Amino acid sequence: MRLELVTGDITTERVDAIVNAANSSLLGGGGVDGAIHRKGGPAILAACRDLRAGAYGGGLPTGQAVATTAGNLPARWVVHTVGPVWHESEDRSSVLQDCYRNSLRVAAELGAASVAFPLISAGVYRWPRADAVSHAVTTIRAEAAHPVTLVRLVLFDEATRNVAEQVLGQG
Ligand code: AR6
Repeated sequence: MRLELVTGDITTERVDAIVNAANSSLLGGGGVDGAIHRKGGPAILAACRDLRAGAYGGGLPTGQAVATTAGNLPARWVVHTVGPVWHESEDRSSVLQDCYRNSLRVAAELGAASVAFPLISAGVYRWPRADAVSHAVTTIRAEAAHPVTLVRLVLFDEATRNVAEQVLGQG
């Protein structure tokens, strides 16, 4: 599996699946979630509503992942996952790692060969940037023998990209 760092907006990624840093409601929000729903159009929200009316009546639990159409986006699918909110006195790292692992598994089950991730939990959910990058990179790299052959970690700005370059350099 190849891991690439990219700076920019994940909604423009031409990969099989992009991952959404969603919330348990699956019904949209701010950050990357808001951008995906805005640019992907109403088909994504309709698919999320169907999930809520079916197997995910109680919402999507933190750390898990589920796929929908990508609507008008260049990707084929959106894999929605729910990152943990950063907490000073509780180590929620394993749940953050679950987000990457489960998203890759769901993408692979769909037949996706390429997947783009945002930096899950690093915005509204306040996870410290360098630590979020470190978990992302470590977890993705540990899936080396995965059927997904290309993973892009999409960093929203140059500052985050620089942090990611440093973390990768150390690894
Ligand atoms: N492309 C790539 N990365 C982005 C984009 C984009 N278009 N927009 C933001 N980011 P966040 P979270 C970066 O807040 O912390 C939502 O309201 C952003 O700079 O999107 O997991 C959901 O509904 C940051 O580095 O997700 C949830 O309620 C990273 O993506 C909650 O926020 C993640 O920031 C989830 O919070």
